[in-house]
Amino acid sequence: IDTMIPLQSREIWNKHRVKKFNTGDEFQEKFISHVEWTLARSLYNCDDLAAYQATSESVRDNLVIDWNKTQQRQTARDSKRVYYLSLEFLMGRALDNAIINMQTDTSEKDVGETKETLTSGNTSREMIKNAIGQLGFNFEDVLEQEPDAALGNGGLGRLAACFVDSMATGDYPAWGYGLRYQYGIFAQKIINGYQVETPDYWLNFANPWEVERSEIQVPINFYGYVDRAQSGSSTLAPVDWIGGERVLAVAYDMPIPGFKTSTVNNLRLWSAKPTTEFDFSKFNSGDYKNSVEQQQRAESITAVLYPNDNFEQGKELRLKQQYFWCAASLHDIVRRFKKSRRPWSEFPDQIAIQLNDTHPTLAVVELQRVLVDLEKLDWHEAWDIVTKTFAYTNHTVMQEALEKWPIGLFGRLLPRHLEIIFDINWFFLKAVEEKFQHDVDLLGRVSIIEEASPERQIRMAFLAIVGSHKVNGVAELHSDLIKTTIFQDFVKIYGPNKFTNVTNGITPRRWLKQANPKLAQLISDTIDDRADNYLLDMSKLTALAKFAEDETFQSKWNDVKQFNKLRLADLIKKLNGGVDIIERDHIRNTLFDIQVKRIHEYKRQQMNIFGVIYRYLSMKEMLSSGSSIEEVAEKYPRKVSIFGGKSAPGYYMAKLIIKLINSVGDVINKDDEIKDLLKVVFIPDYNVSKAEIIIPASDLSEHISTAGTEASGTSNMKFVMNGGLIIGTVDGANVEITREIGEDNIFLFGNLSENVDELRFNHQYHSTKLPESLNKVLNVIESGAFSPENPSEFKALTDSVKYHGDYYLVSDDFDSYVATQELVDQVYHKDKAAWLKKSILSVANVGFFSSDRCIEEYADTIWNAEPVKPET
Ligand code: CR1
Repeated sequence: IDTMIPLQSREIWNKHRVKKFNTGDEFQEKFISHVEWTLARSLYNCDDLAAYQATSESVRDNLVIDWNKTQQRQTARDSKRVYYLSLEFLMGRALDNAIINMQTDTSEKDVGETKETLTSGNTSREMIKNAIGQLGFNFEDVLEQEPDAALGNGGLGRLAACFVDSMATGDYPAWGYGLRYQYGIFAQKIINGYQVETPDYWLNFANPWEVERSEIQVPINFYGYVDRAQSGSSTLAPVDWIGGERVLAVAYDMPIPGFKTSTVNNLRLWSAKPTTEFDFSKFNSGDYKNSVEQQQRAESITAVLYPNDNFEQGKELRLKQQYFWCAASLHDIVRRFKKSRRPWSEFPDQIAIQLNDTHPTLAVVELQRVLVDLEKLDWHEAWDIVTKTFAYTNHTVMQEALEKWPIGLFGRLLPRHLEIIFDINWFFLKAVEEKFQHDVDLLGRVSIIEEASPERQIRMAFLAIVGSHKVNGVAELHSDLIKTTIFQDFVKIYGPNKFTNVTNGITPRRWLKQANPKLAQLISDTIDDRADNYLLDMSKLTALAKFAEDETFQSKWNDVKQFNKLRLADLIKKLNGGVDIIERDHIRNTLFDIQVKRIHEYKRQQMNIFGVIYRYLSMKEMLSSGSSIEEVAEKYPRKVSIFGGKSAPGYYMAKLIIKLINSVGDVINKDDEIKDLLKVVFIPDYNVSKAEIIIPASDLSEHISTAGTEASGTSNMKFVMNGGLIIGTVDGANVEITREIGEDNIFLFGNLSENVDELRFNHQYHSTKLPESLNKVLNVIESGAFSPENPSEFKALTDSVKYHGDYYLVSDDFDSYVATQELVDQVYHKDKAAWLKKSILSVANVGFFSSDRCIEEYADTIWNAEPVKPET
């Protein structure tokens, strides 16, 4: 490429080439120029927000240089590219992460030096922190200015965010594709104990972390009809789809820096905008206003993220979002491929596309359409390319989360795609029929089209399986479960090798180094890794094991925890209008018991709060039968139960659980008799940036889903990485966490997934028998103890256990849950050394759960992709 540009021009470009800042002084120069030029402000009106913006612009300038080089390098090497399609990227804040990842040096010689440059080991963050301090700002306050990029609901979206971090860190030529929602997940307010949703207009201030590529505009069609003129009567031949409505997809790019590498990958998010084409028929009929309004509706496609976690609603706008995003992304991918001038048959050698759940399954159909209708490939040749390109990750076995689209709605919006799906299904079923002639029900069971009333439906998970060469679950237990339940027939059809497992992971850069700088420092000092190489090779953490029983080390470890608990107590105080809920002086002896995640019946926050009520009632009983408060404290030592999480706006039961938690807190927190031995806190608006404060502060966290329901969980890994212990069921990744850290270091309880069906069956056909303990709790709730003005307020919750089959098996697990909680108390309060040892050993053995390991597994076993390393 270079040789096409005249020598003289190249010399001038080279002479004025942009340069990265490398010292605190150079950073300050950049900062000031951004304040003055980019923001048009000055020393005299530069507030924290402006300081945040100037810092971000400066850091971004560094990233952009590497970003451009990375893209050039990846194009020049022309190796296989990976595209991660996800409707959600729950990125959180970008600035601190970018600063941490800017650290480039891995060489031994600089280790231990204090000279502050970006290439002097563990100092990128310190350097900028100091530089900002000298400019008159507090680093933490500046970071606080950034709004979370909250373009996701929960685990699935945050997983995608960890994955793009690890793909860049591993130097994989990989892009993420998603949507640029104007409103991310709603902000949660708690008013009188109830969740109230308010809009999250995160783009209120200019967003320095995105680059609008206004030159990249892809026209996307909807509705219309299929014109068979070019194909005649023959099926499978190319046809024209005449779209009835057209919008433009505009690209917005976010740089994704890898850690200690100059690789900066791209996250491309699409935004919808109207075309400039004008509807003359409307105009001529004098309907100018309507014609403009219709155009404006285009923007609604990317206006808002659907706020459901593990639940699909089947709304037309959602399907529009999905097609808009898949079509734009594929257009982009195909365009890039065509520039290479390779034959179509090499498409799967050059490109791997990962489907994050079934949300992007339309991409399978769209690629087939592009190849057959536009590129005129033979149907079977095209389909071979398609299936070699795609792979699908399943994230749930829960029926209500599995996507199905009624064919009426679907066919109106995407008439040609519906035809293609019918054809895909026809060939698939034909092959199945040939192979399994004796199994008469099989065809109906596996058909992509479900014969449902009132209307036939497209089963998107089945389409994703048929259109992919690999299907993976997200933890061992889950991957086994999908093979024996929802996808059982497909294992029979394709054989077991199409189905595989890649256990989820999390990025240690954000979830250790960024969220818990004190622990990160203690670790790097202790294992003598001042350049933080353990963040790339987490097996180095095993060196901590030999300090697990070392008293001095334990005490340092405990001090870090204490610091983080105080930091959380400060946050809680701030959110509580400046009033402390937790006794400050006793924080060291108060067990912080945390459950933060989306509110869901299957995750069983209700069981947690029932347990809290049981504890409270037991304390009160002791007091009323004459025990002293010291005796109560002996049995029920200091504890604060902390909850956080959003409910889907339309999920009645989840909202009721939130209200119950808050109502219970109101009663317990005000009860002077129990002398602050027990507190209940609900932290409003749980999000990524709050998680970074909450997770490092846990002594204990709760991962207590009904066995077989939580596909993996990822916060369980985050808590362990921060030295928190887990109380959990034998579910999702808890199983592998136990294997890695050792069963002595986790508190497991409850029924196993293989018993769930039988237990549910029993509840259905014999009425539910409540254990005495739970019965007492439910009676007290029903008496109105927590809702005196409306005693039946929580009836739906208590009835669901008592009379409606207790689907989530709270009654079956309650006693073992309570007993395990009491065991936790005993270890925490009676044998702190044993507790600390468990905590240290957990961190020492958490390495497996780095998302770097996941990405390597995906690359090796699914994508067949290699890193493209920057030249050194
Ligand atoms: C699962 O519920 C898992 C994440 C990421 C969620 C959770 O256990 O950790 O995915 N599933 O794999 C989901 O959102 C639509 O399904």
